[in-house]
Amino acid sequence: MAGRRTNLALLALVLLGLVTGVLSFALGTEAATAVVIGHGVVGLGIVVLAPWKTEIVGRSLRRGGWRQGVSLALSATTVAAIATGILHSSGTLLEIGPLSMMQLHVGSGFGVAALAVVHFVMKPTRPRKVDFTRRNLLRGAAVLGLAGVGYATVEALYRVSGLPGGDRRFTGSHPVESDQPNGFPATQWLDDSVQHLDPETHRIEIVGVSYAVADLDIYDQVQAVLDCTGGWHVDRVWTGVGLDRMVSGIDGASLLVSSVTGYWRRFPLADASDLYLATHVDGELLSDGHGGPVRLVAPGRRGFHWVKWVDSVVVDDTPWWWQPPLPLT
Ligand code: HEM
Ligand code: HEM
Ligand SMILES: Nc1nc2c(c(=O)[nH]1)N[C@H]1C(S)=C(S)[C@@H](COP(=O)(O)O)O[C@H]1N2
Ligand SMILES: [Mo]
Repeated sequence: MAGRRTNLALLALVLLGLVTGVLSFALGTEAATAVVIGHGVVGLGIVVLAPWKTEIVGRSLRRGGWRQGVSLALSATTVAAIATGILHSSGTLLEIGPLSMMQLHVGSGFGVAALAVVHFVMKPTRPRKVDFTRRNLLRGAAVLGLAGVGYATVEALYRVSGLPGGDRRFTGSHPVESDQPNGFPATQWLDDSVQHLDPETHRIEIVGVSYAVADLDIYDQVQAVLDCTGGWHVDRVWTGVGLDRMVSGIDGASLLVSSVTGYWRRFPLADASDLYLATHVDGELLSDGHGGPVRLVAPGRRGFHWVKWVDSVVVDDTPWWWQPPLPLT
């Protein structure tokens, strides 16, 4: 039955959209490229199925009933997720009032997944063995192929039309234009607030030893991109001290980097050579908003790992992955 097929394909696409969306959001290395493209293709795959789904909806709506409220909310949320996704990626509209387009997109994306589960439970369509025929698999491949062509067309349009979307990084983030070293958004994850710490008196405890900020001005330098899940990135030279100097000879599994606010992230100890405690950005002292007097710089990791206002670094035997995948504060 054609309706079954369409509904099952939608189920697969919504679940894939959720998984690839969360991964696009969290990954920072170039390995993310395929996931981010895959996410766009999955989103457009839902658009490709719309004509068939519209037919099912038309038949069903004639029957009426209050339960259809959930289905209509799901439809509206799906349209919102696709629209906010495209508005964000094209860069045509990046804010609505106090909310960024990416925040609206993540919100509507989770909404789609939650409502689709309720909708599925109310109208169960269980996959059966007979659904996995060669013919149906080819149909699935055709839907994804069409969505892929759609994705390539959209990307080409961004480029030729000169839309900001043409300059996106492989994570989907837009570049921030500014010649001021500290001239980029100061961003808190959930509920932290900007701290003002006195650089003369602030102390940082690193594996049991207390340091002054000046002790960290070793002038180790690294050029790295700060790429916020909010959908922007900035390329800067960060100066301070490489963490490997501070923890050499210490045994353990992971490094716990904490802020005076209680915000923290863990990293494999083996990655210490690619983590820095920075005091300067492009030769200027870090401003309060950017974590001054000292923040973590974690090249290849998304912004939420770049702990600001650092006051302690601990090495212990806890595995680095023993932490919420995304911070909770
Ligand atoms: C983006 C995803 C989806 C949207 C926007 C959507 C929307 C709708 C709407 C508006 C209706 C008509 C109103 C109603 O009967 O309540 C409907 C009906 C239905 N949907 Fe979905 N749906 C989606 C995904 C799914 C999935 C994943 C399944 C199951 C695997 C499914 C199964 C059904 C069934 C069985 C009906 C009733 C068909 C009938 O009564 O003939 N839908 N859907
Ligand atoms: C099932 C629900 C979702 C749908 C239908 C959807 C759809 C889309 C679409 C159509 C785009 C634009 C793609 C492009 O033009 O390149 C997009 C981009 C994006 N979405 Fe989603 N999305 C969903 C859920 C999520 C979730 C839950 C997250 C994160 C937690 C997320 C993160 C992103 C990111 C980071 C981008 C930017 C990628 C880029 O610019 O290429 N999405 N999404
Ligand atoms: N202490 C603390 N550090 C933090 C955050 C926070 O909320 N609290 N936000 C993180 C996030 S989500 C990002 S993107 C970067 C933003 O750095 P910026 O404010 O210098 O742009 O800091 C990270 N470090
Ligand atoms: Mo961020």
